[in-house]
Amino acid sequence: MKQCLFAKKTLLWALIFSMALIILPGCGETPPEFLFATPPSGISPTPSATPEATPEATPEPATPTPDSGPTFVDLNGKLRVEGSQLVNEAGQPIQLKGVSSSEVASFGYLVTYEMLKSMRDDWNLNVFRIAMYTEDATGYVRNPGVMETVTRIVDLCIDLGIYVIVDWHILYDNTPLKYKDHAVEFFSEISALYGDYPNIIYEICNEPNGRDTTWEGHIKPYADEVIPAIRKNDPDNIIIVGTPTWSQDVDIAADDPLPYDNVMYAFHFYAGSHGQALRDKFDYALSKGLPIFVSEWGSCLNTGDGPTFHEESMEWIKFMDERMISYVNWAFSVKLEGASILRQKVNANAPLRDIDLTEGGLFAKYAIKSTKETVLFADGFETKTFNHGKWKRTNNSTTYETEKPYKGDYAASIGKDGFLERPVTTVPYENLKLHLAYAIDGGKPGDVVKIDWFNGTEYVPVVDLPFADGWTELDVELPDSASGVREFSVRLTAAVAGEGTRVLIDEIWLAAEKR
Ligand code: DCB
Repeated sequence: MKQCLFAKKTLLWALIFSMALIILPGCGETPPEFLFATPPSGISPTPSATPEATPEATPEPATPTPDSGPTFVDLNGKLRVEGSQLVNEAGQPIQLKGVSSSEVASFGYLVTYEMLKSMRDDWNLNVFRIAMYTEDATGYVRNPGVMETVTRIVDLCIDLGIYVIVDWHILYDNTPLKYKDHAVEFFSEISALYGDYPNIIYEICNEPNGRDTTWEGHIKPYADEVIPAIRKNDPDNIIIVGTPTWSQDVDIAADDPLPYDNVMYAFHFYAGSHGQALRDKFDYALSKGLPIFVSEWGSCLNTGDGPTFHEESMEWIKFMDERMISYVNWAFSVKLEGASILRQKVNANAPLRDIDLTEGGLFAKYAIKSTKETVLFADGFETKTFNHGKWKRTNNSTTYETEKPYKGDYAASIGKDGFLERPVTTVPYENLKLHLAYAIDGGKPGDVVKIDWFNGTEYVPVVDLPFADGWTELDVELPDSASGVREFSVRLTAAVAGEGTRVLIDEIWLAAEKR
């Protein structure tokens, strides 16, 4: 059985590779120039082939060697639904946690072996969702070549031993019936390719929406065609079905569920827009025994933009963790919007660091990782935009250092009496610890970097960092009173004598514990 799967996978790789050689230049995965990420010319970035994967007739891409030890999918095998709970092959309740791509034809280039491995090993991510748009210019209906990107990412997930959701991302098409025939074609192909792998999860209609789109009149009839098409090739892997009103009306599905095994129902929320009323709907559906999968959630607004809503998101995460609900964060993207996990400048072929992540990206990482420890913001100033990092600063005197950064290409540079200040709520957090690297360039003894924090009314001093002309990296603990403060901010001020003296700051982050 395993042998057979392996042969199939190898063949597929050879096929994808030879096609990719022809298609790559125009496949829509080329990143904007300002990004470090390179297009997936090698497809599989780690060229360490397993012995079996290198037969004589080469130019086959190397299959990345997984680190020793069984992967998450090795350990859990085929998933199924029991009652309302997702369980593993042994029948134990299981919770999948991960992230979703953004529109995959445009942002799929970010989804590399290195990125997925980094999230698997450092974040404990065990599922990745591929959001393949349907009606969009880059979507499957007009751009069926997007299939290349989808299969490339599915193969990476299989190699890394994580689960993968293939999402038919309807949105402005409102009703899934509009492109039902395309969907049947697409899912027949995907299930024929991957139906034998335990990794694959099908999500057949992201977010049905619009007043005229109903469960009974549109989604059920659609599911009644797409699910049997998948089941022809794949008798038992999980299928997620979207629910009305952007996958919020799980109550309606609970009153009238589908008659198939191993089907789950999508529930989506955005913490800045959705709260208790939706949690009540959720609990109603669970009380009816409906299996629910949160295949999309955001810590921002339902527009995909806006700030990170820490308190509201924390409440949702607790709610889902208590109920062993699986969840997938929106979105693994560099787009300049609140939902994006990644900063605009990221090297997609190096391990992910916290300074590569936005505030929302950090929230998502530490929710998935399920540690008490978390990071509220982190910055290496590599995007060279203080606004992107939500910094407040003295406009004229706080700039960038390009000559002597501590790490990377840039550091922040604060002139005499200037400041750099970062607001972030500390309401659901405690044990705050500020990490930073600093140097006082062209200064002299007596010059200091003042650190203080805002309690909603006034600034409270913490410490004066002494003169140091070389880089010094350190942690500064903030007092307990800095925890639980809605209007909190932390501020660094250059208290230096010389007009030409610069305080340099790099690799700064605020670590905390979840309350
Ligand atoms: C969903 C969609 C997803 C959308 C996010 C945030 O839409 F599944 O595609 O993503 O939630 O709105 C945003 C992205 C953009 C993307 C764009 C499509 O962040 O980068 O390319 O939309 O134009 C929802 C979810 C909920 C609601 C509305 C939408 N709601 N919506 O509750 O009203 O209109 O897209």
